[in-house]
Amino acid sequence: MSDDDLTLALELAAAADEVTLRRFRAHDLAVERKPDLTHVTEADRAAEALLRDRLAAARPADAVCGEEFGDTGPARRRWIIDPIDGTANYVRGVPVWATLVALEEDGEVSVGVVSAPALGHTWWAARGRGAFCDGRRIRTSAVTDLADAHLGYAELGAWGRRPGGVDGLLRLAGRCWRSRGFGDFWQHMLVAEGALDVALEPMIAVWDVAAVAVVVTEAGGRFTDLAGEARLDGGDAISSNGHLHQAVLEIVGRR
Ligand code: LIP
Repeated sequence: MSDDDLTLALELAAAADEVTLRRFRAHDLAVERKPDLTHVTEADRAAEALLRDRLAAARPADAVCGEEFGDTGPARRRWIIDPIDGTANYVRGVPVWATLVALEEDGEVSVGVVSAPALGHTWWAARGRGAFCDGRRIRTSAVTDLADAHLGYAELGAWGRRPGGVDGLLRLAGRCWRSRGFGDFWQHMLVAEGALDVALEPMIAVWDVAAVAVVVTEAGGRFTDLAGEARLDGGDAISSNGHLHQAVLEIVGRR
């Protein structure tokens, strides 16, 4: 990873913002359902196409993996992009959505940018260089006791479809100080900033978490799947300030 890669990732996210923000809350926004029944809009496709064009010009040897147009194949360096994370929010006019851009090198994410223009914030991190929000250094919280913990979670319906249903989540929420369903990329950025102490995702893909995970870990936190493995393709995720990670896994983790 070079400084140029971080600069490029920030430029790509800013370019996507121009496309997505222009169509946010447009009355004639074209929305479709994908085979998995999730939404895709013209803005998701236009933003990802733009990022792919820019990457083909700037980094022709690198692979690209994106939510809407797939993976261009194995390579030592791979850009992992989600043109709009939180498409369901975008479609309904909720301002919690973001473009996620990550660079993975030799299987490890080295750069992550999370740009949420409707919230007016951009978070980024580069491996070994810390995490930032709008240029300000951010750090995870120092909370060590579950009883003081602020818990974020996503999509109760997906929790209900997991083995054990929502019982584990409710047990955990009952042990924490407070719980709120912030969801999507935002809850993990709140963990990175120290506003939340733990955030849980019952169902995710690699593009939902690649950029997010490096921001959380560079802020001092921990990011794993619900089996406790530091992998991004496990299908679910937990981010935390690190102190509470094991205690949370013992209650809602996959064994
Ligand atoms: C969504 C994620 C969400 C997850 C959904 C979906 P999208 O991303 O933000 O956290 O629960 O399954 O993947 O599809 O809006 O990019």
